[in-house]
Amino acid sequence: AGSGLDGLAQDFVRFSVESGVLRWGEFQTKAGRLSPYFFNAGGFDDGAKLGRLAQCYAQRIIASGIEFDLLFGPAYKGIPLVAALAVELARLGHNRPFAYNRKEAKAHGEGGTLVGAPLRGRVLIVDDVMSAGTAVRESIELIRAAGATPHAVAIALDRQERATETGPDGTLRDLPHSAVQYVREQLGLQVCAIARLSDLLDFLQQQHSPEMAGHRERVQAYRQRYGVN
Ligand code: OMP
Repeated sequence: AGSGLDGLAQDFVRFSVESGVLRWGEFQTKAGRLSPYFFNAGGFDDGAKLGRLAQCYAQRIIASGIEFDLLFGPAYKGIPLVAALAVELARLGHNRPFAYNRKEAKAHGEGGTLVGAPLRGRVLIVDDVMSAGTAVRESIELIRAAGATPHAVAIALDRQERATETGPDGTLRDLPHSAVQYVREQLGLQVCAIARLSDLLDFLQQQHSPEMAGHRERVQAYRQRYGVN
């Protein structure tokens, strides 16, 4: 950040826009914020796009030097991500077991909510987006409950916005730090993201249409209100 553009992040933002994954408009986020952009990883919806997405994750993970024993993809969106990433990592010489959960426990058959390799060792959580941090907290609890160690998180997009917590009255309130900062600093997990909100703004800055300038202004205003740094 600050000194020049991040090539992988810029390629990834462009790829996401071209795939219709990254959209501009008005969207309600899970934390109830009205966002001028939304990243829908479900739009990486053919083999070529999913393969390219997996390459981006793998590149970031390998470059970050994160060590891990198992990959975990939280239901539902993390499931194709973790499977595609496991294939790509194996192709690059980093074969690892992987697992995922189902949202509803099965009472018959193999039972339980976990599928795939047994959860053990240092677990790398693979998810799509981190905003306020609710999704990742659920994964961390699940991994701990299974007796393994949540060790790191790989995401496609870090929205770099303020984390929330549930207050005594049951409503969500904003915290001063981002979800990624919280997971790194308070929980001690490593986090790597293919791209961040700042990369998205760098991308918009490179575009010269009035329409894109409008998006940039709205994204900047959103960052003023909900962002960190
Ligand atoms: P948090 O749980 O607040 O960190 O939000 C992360 C989740 O929100 C993701 O796993 C998605 O389900 C969803 N989300 C997106 O997929 N893309 C976005 O751009 C924004 C969100 C969101 O609702 O914040």
